[in-house]
Amino acid sequence: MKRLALVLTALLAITGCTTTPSASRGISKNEVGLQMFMWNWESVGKECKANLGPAGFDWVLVMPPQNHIDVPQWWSHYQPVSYEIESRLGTREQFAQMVSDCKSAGVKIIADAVINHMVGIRAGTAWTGEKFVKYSHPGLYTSDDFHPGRLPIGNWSDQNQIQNYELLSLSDLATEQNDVREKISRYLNDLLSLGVYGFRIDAARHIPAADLQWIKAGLPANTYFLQEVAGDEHPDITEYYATGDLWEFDWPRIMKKAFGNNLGAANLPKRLKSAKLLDSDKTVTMVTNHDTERSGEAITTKDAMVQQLAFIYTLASTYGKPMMYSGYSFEDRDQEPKLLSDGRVADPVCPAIDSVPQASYQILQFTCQHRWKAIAGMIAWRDAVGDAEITDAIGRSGVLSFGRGATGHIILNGTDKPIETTVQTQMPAGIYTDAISGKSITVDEIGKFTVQLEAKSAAAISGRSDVR
Ligand code: LAG
Ligand code: CA
Repeated sequence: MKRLALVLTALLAITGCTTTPSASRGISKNEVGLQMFMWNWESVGKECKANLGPAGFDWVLVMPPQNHIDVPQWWSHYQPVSYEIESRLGTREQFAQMVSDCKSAGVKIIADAVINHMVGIRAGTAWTGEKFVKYSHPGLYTSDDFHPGRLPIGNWSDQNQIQNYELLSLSDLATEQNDVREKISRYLNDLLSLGVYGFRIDAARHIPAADLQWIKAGLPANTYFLQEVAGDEHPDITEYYATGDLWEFDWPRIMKKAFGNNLGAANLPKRLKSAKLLDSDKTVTMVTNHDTERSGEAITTKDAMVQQLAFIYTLASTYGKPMMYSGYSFEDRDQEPKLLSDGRVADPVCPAIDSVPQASYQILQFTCQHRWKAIAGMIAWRDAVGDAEITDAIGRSGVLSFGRGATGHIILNGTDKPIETTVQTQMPAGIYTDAISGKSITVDEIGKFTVQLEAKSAAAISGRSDVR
């Protein structure tokens, strides 16, 4: 939503008002995010300038930036050994350069903060070469800094176990202790000093909400938290509203039900009405993240057209703040992308054709969904329709269409077959450019237009794309 922000800033300058919209932090509804899974720092910086800024992305979630256990699997980054900003993904300097490159392209960086735990292996070597044993990280944590139970979480309806036992046998930090929380705050403040906008709080469900409040109080008042609280009643998710936003983990499941089969799309409005979703303004929506991509709960690039359709819907929806996803294909869930001989993560190589979904991707190919032109088109569409309410919603035979008053209209073909269809809109007559295909769409005098849609594809028009 860059253009709008620039207009607002200009208006504020004219009216002599000195606070810019970014002064009230957080992520707004019309800001679009992207998780870049396993992209190294240098490549994220380049991508911000070349593609993400121009496409209108507002924020990027990057991998955990801290020192980690030296095993090849991608999840080594989720086992911190120290809070030094050195990893397989780059050096501290490269991290800082990425933040500044992205900032200059209008893209904020949200860093993944792994603060619930340290390592899950008995002993080993860190990326930086230092040795550690579980519960002992010289110069940082000693055994008193971890919860004493040292048992894996066994009962997932017991909040005490969820928060004080070990998630996946990872040594659980005693985040209720002030010296532990202070060290975490110091780490987060260090990242803020490099210019990050905020944090994804990894495993937030396993940290008491009160501890996160304490940690957040030690950071500048406007720091943004996006908290990973999967699960339902334990703990009560809404306890975390006080510290920031949350992901809605039902969203990927609902997207899969709606678009993962032939006729599901038409029922989507009904399904959403009966779903108990989190408060829209506290929620980030995603089609997938790196975990659901591996768990079978979400649509993946194995069905890239279907995933694109779900991205399109998520961007068109009035619910939540959308986050897109960009990762790599794999056959084994633990598999890391290509590493260089010195262990660093190699620069991602996008598919030769990266503007549209591909029927298949080679194993370990970076999939680069953020370069699909439909996503950039829909980010612009989302900006154009702004806060307009949903109107004219129709779901029939696997096809869903709705308007946003007179500002825009979208139609999604969730079926496995091409269709031709005519829709009634509130749009003024004119020739528009389809945000997805770039083709022209003519709205007639009574507000109707006719389109042909391939299987699992969509068309969207907005006032901004009026070509006359
Ligand atoms: C998360 N959110 O709360 C991350 O999104 C998720 O990807 C992390 O798990 C998890 N929490 C812990 O930060 C990932 C992998 C796990 C991996 C873990 C630690 O999905 O597979 O566990 O990171 O590296 C691995 C092994 C486990 C083992 C554990 C400890 O798969 O079998 O118990 O390491 O050695
Ligand atoms: Ca914990």
